[in-house]
Amino acid sequence: MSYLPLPGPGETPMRVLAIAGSDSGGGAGLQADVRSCTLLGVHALCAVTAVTVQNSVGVRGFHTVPGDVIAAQIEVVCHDIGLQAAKTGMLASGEIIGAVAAAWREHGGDVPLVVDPVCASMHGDPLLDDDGLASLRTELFPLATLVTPNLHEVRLLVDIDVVDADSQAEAARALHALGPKWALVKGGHLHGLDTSPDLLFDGNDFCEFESPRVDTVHDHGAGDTLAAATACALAHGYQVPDAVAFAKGWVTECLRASYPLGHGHGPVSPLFRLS
Ligand code: PXL
Repeated sequence: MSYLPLPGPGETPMRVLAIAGSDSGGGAGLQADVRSCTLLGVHALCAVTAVTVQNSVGVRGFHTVPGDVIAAQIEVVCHDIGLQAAKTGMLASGEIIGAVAAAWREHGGDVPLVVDPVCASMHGDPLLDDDGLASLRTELFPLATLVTPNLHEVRLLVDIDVVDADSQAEAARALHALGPKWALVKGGHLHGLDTSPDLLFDGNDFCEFESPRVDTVHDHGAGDTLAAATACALAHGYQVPDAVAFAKGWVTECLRASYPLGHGHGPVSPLFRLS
């Protein structure tokens, strides 16, 4: 596949702001975001929302960053450095989502915002409190250029069980009705398929994306990587469908290059770009 244009030596790269939680195991979250941005030649700015205590087998707990500190991180980088796209990952609580939404309304301007509505880890450990779901729906989704839930998050957000193409389309409509410009329903967890079908909807048209299913248990950080790569492509001026297509290709390559780590699930990896 072809990648994004790289900055020349000494040239300031495009900037993407990741508003996300830290993963001490380095597999998902902010670390996955920074890794993909870097290997796509994009400078990652970081607003840390939470510090998780986790390894390859699970999340033992997390400590949240105060909402005003997260808002201040967003403000200072927007004003001094400037950015061409942003993405959110783990936001942990309704209070934090409120703070992020307010900061983004004040400082985000018309920069594209990708909202990956992270609710739980791949092991099922919760990463969002009970108020968080409602705040995602009412405060953050209306600000989003694109939302990228997986099937578990779709069920929590719009109470639809996606089992086939019809229910995937119904879910895309329900998510779009919450206010984002585009909704992407990721079908990676659909059973019995040898492809991973994602469905994108802008309120009028549907766009389908298929990539081959990569058979690996080392897929930690796949959702974060998809959202980060989409934000990188948007930062380079791609239209949303082209940015999603690019990011799907990127995640597929990162899944193929994933590696074992610890005793549980290893991460998807963009390190193949270094060889
Ligand atoms: O992959 C979702 C995710 C996002 N952010 C953090 C995480 C995880 C999954 O474990 O730990 C910090």
